[in-house]
Amino acid sequence: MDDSPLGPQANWSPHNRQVAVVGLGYVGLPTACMLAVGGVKVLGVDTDRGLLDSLLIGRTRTVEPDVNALINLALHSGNLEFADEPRACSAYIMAVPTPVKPDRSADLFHLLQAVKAVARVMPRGSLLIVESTIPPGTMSRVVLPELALAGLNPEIDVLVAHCPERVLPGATMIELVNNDRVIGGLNEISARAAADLYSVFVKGAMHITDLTTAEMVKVMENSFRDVNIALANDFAKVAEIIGVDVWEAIRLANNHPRVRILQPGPGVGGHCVAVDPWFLVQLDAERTQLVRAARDVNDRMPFHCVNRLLDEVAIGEGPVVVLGLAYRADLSDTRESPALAIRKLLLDHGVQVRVHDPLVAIPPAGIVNLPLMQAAKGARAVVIATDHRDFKSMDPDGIARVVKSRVVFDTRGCIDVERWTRSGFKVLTLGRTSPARD
Ligand code: SAJ
Repeated sequence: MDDSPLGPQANWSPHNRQVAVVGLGYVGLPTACMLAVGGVKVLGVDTDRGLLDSLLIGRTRTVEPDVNALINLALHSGNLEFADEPRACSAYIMAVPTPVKPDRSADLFHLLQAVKAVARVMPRGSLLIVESTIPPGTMSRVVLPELALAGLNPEIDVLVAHCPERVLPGATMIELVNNDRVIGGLNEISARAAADLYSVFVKGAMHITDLTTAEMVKVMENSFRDVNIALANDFAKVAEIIGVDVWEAIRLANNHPRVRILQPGPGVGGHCVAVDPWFLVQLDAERTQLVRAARDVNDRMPFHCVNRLLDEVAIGEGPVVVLGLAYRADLSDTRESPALAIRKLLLDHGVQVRVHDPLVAIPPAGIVNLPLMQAAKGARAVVIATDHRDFKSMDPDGIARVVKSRVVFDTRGCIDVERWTRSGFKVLTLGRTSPARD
């Protein structure tokens, strides 16, 4: 490879060199740790000094036990150090947030800052990998020009790849190791170098492609999920008016060898599935009507749930208790959570609301996460907004003793209807016609 335009440095190897991981969030931190434990010298970079101080003593902000254990292993390996800015390394993995702005276009501020900081220090022959999810075209229209502005010719001086992260929060370690990776390279040598780096810890296959295809694959994956959840949500709303139990209907339809309908719910939360489809819509609103419609369907689900509750239950004076703040089962993450939207809509209707989530240690500002019995005391209705394991197995007798009125609305189809009914509750479920009014 010595005759390549990159010269001898193109014989890239992750070993005995340093890799910077820029952005130590739920993807960057485990990635940095896996590389360090795999024998690579790693510089973990984050602008949040408070985070770096906690990491130095082995404390993370995640509730994923495997990730907590991993950071301690990585620190003990002697291969992991931290800094608040990048320096000369042989490779850089960018794992910074890429949210949407209020106008629903991608907010690339953090990515641009990170790329600028890396471009100032990256040596000739080093490798830049972007893992953050980005609108297709961003690598060629934004990232490469930024490198050029810093005096680097991307085709000659450096290696560039886009390898979108694909891990499911809650199963980060399993998926980081076992999932296949899509590796979009600026050229073949870039893609091979990136694959070489990930092979330190990835057991899944490496699929090599170009930069824009890799960007497109990632936003397609999350748009696919969003559209299919929207379909399940439409089915649920129809089922409610025709006396069909959508959960049973979906179970039966999924016996078909080519049908796999997802689960309805109170909406789509998190920082990925509720965000990434907009990266397609921003490219051409006319050509992405289904994707856009799915976003609208899912965003309207909290309204549907609150309207149904208020239509069917005389709430009167007294609080409604929302069980679950997290956006998905068995997580502590509340970003974009439909539970928060339900809480806000109820408040907007003048209803007093209390919340309880056993997993959320730090609720969003202004929200008090009460212990279960304190939250339920005197409640006029219980809303199950997240399908945490704790809620599925909950004994309703205890709650039945403290609530003022025994009504539960299960937006996740997750509780044992017979058990709650035996405890005296009127059970409403998303996607099922309600039992007769009292
Ligand atoms: N949801 C439903 N019904 C379902 C499945 C999910 O209502 O059948 C809801 C969840 O309750 C949640 C939201 O959708 O509020 C999103 O949850 P999720 O399980 O679909 O996914 P995320 O956002 O936690 O992670 C996704 C994953 N993408 C895909 O499965 C295609 C993950 O692999 C990605 O790495 C992640 O986005 C990401 O970071 O992009």
